Amino acid sequence: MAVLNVTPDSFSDGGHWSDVEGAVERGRELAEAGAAIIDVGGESSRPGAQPVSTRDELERVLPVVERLVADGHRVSVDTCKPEVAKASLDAGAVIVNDITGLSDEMLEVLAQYRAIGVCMHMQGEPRTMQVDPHYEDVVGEVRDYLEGRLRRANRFGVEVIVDPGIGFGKSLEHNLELLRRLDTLKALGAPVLVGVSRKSFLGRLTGREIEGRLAGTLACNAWALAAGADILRVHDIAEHRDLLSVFGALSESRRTGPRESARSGRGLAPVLVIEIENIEVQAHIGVPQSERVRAQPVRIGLVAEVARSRNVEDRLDETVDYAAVVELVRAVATERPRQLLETLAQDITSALEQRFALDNVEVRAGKPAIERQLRVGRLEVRRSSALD
Ligand code: HH2
Repeated sequence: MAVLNVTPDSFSDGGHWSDVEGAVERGRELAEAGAAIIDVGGESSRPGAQPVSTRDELERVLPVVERLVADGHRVSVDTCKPEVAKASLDAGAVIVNDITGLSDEMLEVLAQYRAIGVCMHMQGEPRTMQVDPHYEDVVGEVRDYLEGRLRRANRFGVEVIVDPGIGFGKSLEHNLELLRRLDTLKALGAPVLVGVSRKSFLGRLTGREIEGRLAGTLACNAWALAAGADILRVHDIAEHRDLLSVFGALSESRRTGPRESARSGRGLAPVLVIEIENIEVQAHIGVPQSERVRAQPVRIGLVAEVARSRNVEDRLDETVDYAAVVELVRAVATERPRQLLETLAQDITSALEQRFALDNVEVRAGKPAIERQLRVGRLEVRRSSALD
């Protein structure tokens, strides 16, 4: 998730993209560099920031949201005002990133538009939150808060991404503890977003000013990924794309051993086949623009041969971790809007082959909506890597 602040005062990129043209151009650059979501914000939340009126915030974000949506990008709006959320969703944004934790009024708006909400934990409010943050048990309190909000969102039928709110009413030690114990938040079962990019606790650790915090940000995000973070909210997209490439390759070699990673198994006769059916995702897919803006259910299935297996000896590293396979399928399916099921099946096939020691991967993708529309039992696209 790329940060795009259309504000004069954000702590890191404030004033850089405060006119519409500049902000849209920056949004395009971020998407080009590999961002899956552009998070457009019109009100700074830095400690001590002054509140912005609804009218001013709308004037800042709406034209930028409209233009980026028109380009086919997936846009999230960083706001705590239901009116701004509503107008942005009307303009085609698909996520509302609310640092105040999704009020009932916000949940109503999200339910109405069937949009996803990011629910972030914050102690206090931006003006004063860093004065003297205090917790008995920071991880437990943040988890309980997010769990409560998740339950509430569930009542509204709203899908939620949870976020520990790094730097929002937290000391250096609170931030570190939350990052160390991210698995506790993962256990809530919702996707986890982490926003550490260039934040001041990294300055405390490294002694660097904002513009010198990229290395600290990358280190921290590598840690967050290893702990299971699903979405990283960052300013520097190209560098994080590289981080993901290296991290992805390494997590695979850890599973298969350094000398036998993904491709080296080719040539051995595979005797183990895995098949997974009906992986349901909400994806932005379709030829009409409206289908790329609103998510709809997509059904994905796959069959693949485990590349290295002959006689397995009951060890996970001789096969693949099914949960990781399903997680990767979901991540690829939702990483960007697409016109065609064919492209989706192809992207998933190559991602599975790159990341895991799998051969002859076949991926199937279907959309229940089109089956209903054409009144057919099943319509699926299949892509097989054996054809390559
Ligand atoms: N951090 C900031 C803003 N929005 N949203 C989520 N979900 N999580 C975060 O950690 C988060 C966030 C602060 O960073 P930035 O947008 O760069 O600065 P500012 O708030 O000053 O505009």
